[in-house]
Amino acid sequence: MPDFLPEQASTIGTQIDWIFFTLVGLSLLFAIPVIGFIITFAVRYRQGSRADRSNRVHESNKMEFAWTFIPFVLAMVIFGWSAVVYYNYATPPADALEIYVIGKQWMWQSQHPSGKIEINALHVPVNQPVKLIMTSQDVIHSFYVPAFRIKQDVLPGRYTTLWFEATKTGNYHLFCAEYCGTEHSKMTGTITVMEPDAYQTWLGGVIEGESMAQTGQRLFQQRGCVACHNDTPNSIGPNLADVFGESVQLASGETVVADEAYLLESIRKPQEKLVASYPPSMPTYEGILTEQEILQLVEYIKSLKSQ
Ligand code: HEC
Ligand SMILES: [Cu+2]
Repeated sequence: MPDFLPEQASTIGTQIDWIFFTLVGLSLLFAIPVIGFIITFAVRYRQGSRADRSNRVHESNKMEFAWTFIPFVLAMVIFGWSAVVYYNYATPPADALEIYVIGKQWMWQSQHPSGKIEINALHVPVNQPVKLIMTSQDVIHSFYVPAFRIKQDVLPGRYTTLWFEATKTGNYHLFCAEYCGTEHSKMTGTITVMEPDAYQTWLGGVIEGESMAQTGQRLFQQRGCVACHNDTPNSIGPNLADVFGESVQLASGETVVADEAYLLESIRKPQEKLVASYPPSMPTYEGILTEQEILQLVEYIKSLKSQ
């Protein structure tokens, strides 16, 4: 890669760079002749000229067709091409490693399912897809890693995902790319890409306490979720075992797939998507549980399996 671009260290990088070069190249292809003509004519005819203008062309279907059709084809080719790249970029592979990320004024906090928490740092293994499940505790932030050519807004009250596969070990910059207040410019971090073995050692090295699912299970008891969600016949709410990944019939008649975003929303704002044939009796936990606690509860619900 040429020096004027940031280092490139992810599987999607090359594709993004090619789109970038094509767009820049096409812009130059049109801009250079236009600027060239402007300058040439400005200099050559600076004193005016007595040209014969009696046989001016007023309309030409061929010319009009050319300047409509050629740009149209170029635009559609670029559209189709980037749509394919975007689709890959937007769909995390099923076997991706999952890590939760919370943006807050002014830091990035991430938590690995094993329970390990990092601030302004993120350790990931090389050559393995990693999926980030992200939310914000206050205002809009944006998770931006130039070396991976990825950027995704992180929104309060909503959950966004982002995935990448790093191709080289090393340290890479993480930035917040959405102005988020006084110390926005300090909201940076380091992504450390490690060999799989080193990553496992790092992950296992300092297990302090519980995994995310274990914390979630504790919260599930402490916060009284278990009073309404249990496997007794008179359980008020649905049994949450096996719900993750299944389709859920809603009271509105819609069907949704219970992914992370659905579970998170069900806890924050239960009234938004009511499960069919249940009363709207679940209290709202927005503002009562922290974003981190909600993520831990989700990790616990994901781990539930009925046997
Ligand atoms: C007062 C009883 C009650 C409590 C307490 C309660 N829930 Fe619920 N919950 C319900 C009911 C009823 C539903 C089904 C209606 C709906 O979607 O809101 C539900 C639905 C859900 C769903 C969607 C389930 C599905 O099958 O799609 C999730 C996830 C959930 N609750 C998690 C929790 C968590 C986590 C807690 C604790 C922080 C909790 N609930 C506390 C009653 C409760
Ligand atoms: Cu920010």
